[in-house]
Amino acid sequence: MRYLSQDDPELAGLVIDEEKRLETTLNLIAAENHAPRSVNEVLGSIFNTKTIEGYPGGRFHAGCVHADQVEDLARQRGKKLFNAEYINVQPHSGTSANLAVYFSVLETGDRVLSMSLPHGGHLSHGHSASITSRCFDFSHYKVDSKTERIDYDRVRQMARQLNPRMIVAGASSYPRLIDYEKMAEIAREVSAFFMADMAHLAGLVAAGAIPSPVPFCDFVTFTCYKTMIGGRGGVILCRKKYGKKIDQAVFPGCQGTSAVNLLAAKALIFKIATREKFISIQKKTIENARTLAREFKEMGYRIVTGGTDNHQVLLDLTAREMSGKFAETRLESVGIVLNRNLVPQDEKTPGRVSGIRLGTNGLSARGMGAAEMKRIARLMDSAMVNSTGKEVLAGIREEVLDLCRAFPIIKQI
Ligand code: DSN
Repeated sequence: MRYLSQDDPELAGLVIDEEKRLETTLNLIAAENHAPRSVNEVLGSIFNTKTIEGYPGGRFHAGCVHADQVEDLARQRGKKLFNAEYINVQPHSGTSANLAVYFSVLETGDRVLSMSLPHGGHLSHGHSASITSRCFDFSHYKVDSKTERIDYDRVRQMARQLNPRMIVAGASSYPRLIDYEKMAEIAREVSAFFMADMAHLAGLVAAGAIPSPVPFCDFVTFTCYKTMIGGRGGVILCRKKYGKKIDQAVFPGCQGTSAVNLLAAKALIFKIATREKFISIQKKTIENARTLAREFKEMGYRIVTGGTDNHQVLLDLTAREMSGKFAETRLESVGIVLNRNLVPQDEKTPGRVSGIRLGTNGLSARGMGAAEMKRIARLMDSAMVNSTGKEVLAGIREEVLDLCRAFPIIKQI
């Protein structure tokens, strides 16, 4: 910060403010985490300055001796961690990774079957607002209206009717496990490629806390900053026979130069992910999500799917006559940070966002456990429902600060 403070004190101030914000709030954003200090260090390292195109041993610029070693480290470690046949670590983001997979084996206009966004899917799975929907012909499966879980019979039926070239499994807000084996079977039946987007789940999978999609998929994509805990950008795992196509689709197909600092952070987090501490955080993340879900259930909240098997809890606030936006804003005012989220029923009332998505990954990386989850659930309830009075909200904010002080962000896992 010494140089930044000299060059741009205003920006340096914002960095300090952001550190303070994180230290003094409880982060339940399922798509974030508290990166280890070493990861932030390598992200801000001299590798930021290197321009690379191509792959180790076949670059288009000189001076890649160390960049090549970094990328090779990331590739070796990532492949081993996820037991994958092939890996590409260059995608700038999860969406870039998904785009590269689509363009590696599909022709524009090809049919793809993926999960609907209000039912848990992701923008890059062919949502109308995403460029993916303009390049390929996406159809979407939904969750069952009663169980709110994927209806695999319906997916099979749609696959038989539509004959897609690719089937995508994976979600950004789906608190249950996905049966990758069954999805792969459906894809095989209709001769479709099968891709899983495990962006939210990668850390849980790396730790063996939930089953891996890798053995069942042609392609698996993920990002490193959610349950994976640290580093930016996307990764593609695939069967060896698609490796060349994937490499070409990433560079030069979808991207130019890759960011070596991001590659280095990926190499690092893949090493950290083999440590006992990382593994225990991932297990704790799931336990904590279950505790949080149970606590809210006891207080009469409706939990989408009735519970959770991963790091997410999705609360449907419809019966509480409260919008997701209201809850998000109210909770942020007391230092509890999360995001409003569509729930499956919202599809029937366009524009409505009735839920909030709670992720326990950040709190678990901070060292919190069951007692804290129970306390946080009660604090959230008080803030959302019972208390509009300023004094009560100020009391909740104090309790949040107590928790934050008791669990400082440990950046060195
Ligand atoms: N996909 C977005 C989310 O789940 O919030 C960002 O990573």
